[in-house]
Amino acid sequence: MPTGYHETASRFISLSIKKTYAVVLAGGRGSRLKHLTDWRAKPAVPFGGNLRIIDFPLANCVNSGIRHIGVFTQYKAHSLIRHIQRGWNFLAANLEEFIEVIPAQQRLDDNWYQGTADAVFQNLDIIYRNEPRYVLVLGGDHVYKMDYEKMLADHVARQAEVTIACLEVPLAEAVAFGVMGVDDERRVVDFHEKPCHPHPIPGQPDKALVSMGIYLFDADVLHAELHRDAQDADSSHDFGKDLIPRLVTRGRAYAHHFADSCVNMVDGMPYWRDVGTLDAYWEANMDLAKVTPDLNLYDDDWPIWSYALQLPAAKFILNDDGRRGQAWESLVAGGCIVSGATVLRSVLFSKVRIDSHSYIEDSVILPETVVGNHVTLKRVVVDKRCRIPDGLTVGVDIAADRERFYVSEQGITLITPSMLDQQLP
Ligand code: ADQ
Ligand code: ADP
Repeated sequence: MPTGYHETASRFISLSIKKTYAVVLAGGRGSRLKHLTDWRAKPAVPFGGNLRIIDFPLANCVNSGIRHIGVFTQYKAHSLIRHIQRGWNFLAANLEEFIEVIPAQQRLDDNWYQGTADAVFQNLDIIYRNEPRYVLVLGGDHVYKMDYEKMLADHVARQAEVTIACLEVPLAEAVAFGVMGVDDERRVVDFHEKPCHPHPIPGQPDKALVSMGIYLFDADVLHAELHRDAQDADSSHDFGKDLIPRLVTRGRAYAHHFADSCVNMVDGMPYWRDVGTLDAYWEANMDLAKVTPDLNLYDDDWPIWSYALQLPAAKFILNDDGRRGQAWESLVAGGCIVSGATVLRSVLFSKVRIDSHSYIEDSVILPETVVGNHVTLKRVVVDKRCRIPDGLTVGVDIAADRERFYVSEQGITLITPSMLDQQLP
């Protein structure tokens, strides 16, 4: 290897990351989150006390040095767009850095996006106006911390046409993913989108290698493939179903192991969560309230930015009758008031009020919810702006809860304003 090779290579990567355009696909509904996505897209779902899910892929981009970012929206995007406008406007426009929101606009014909590849195809001119050398395609609805620059270095070293980020999951869960087979060089040799009978990893019968839905393309290759796909009457115009399998057959698709670029390892395993079901959403939030959470939000080297109102600090009140307002092993965001009530192992988002004699355990309470007096909530997720009436008990008699609220298989109850017959403006 010639002297100075490494310096030249790393300089090339740092220049290339600047010539990378990130497409964040944020248009999906995420219907398994039930009523939490009745009125907002999954990437806009609040997470971890003062974040929204979309903040993770966006922060990963910015922390990785990618500053040309388009967020592609479709389903119920109002609060998602508002969040990005308010919270993600700090990039330096004078340095040509940007995060732009690309709403579905029927730009080429009268059709809304047919599939994820079509969402990108309909906006090719917007993306390529920036003359990218690489295009990184990401989902907007996963919680993880990843250095995409390492994936780019891997892509360049392999001279790949497309690099697919992958991880190992239990075989039984693989039906929900794109399942890949790779050779000794990590070249992808087969790819099946959500197969009924996924292939295990050779030598590991209980595990499968799956796509994370994160693709890094040579910009020219993506451009040509999207045009080819658009002409294909049999295509569903989807990355996982159509484009990726076709590129795999060309022989220059490579797998990149997430563990090699993850910045949040837990006991040697990379942290990645699809908080796509109510149970997974509850669990990932509960994790943050643990003494040592799996997901580290206190890492100054990889901050997760967001939009948050300037609010007064959380307040805990000792009532006149001597009852303490208290919270243990919990996250309590700004603007909260816990008055003569007890909160245990829970996450309170901003501006939550909890009144006297109430008891909250193992619960996730979204912003601006008001909990009355003598309320008991156990293993509950409460949607934004709920008014929980005095005396309500949820999480003790599951059969009774099922009549009024949504209760998951694991026994997590979801309460939304409409389930409380609350009129919204
Ligand atoms: P899924 O997540 O099931 O599988 P999909 O529903 O197409 O695939 O969603 C991918 C991303 O695109 C999500 O972030 C979603 O919000 C977004 N999206 C969906 N429709 C959109 C549209 N019309 N406009 C804009 N954005 C849209 C994918 C891959 C699998 C892989 C898993 C990993 O297809 O191969 O294993 O991700 O989770
Ligand atoms: P978020 O909770 O994600 O911050 P909002 O509270 O602003 O979002 O609601 C998301 C969007 O859905 C807004 O446009 C809001 O007006 C609309 N919305 C929310 N709930 C209802 C409802 N029950 N009926 C009609 N529109 C609703």
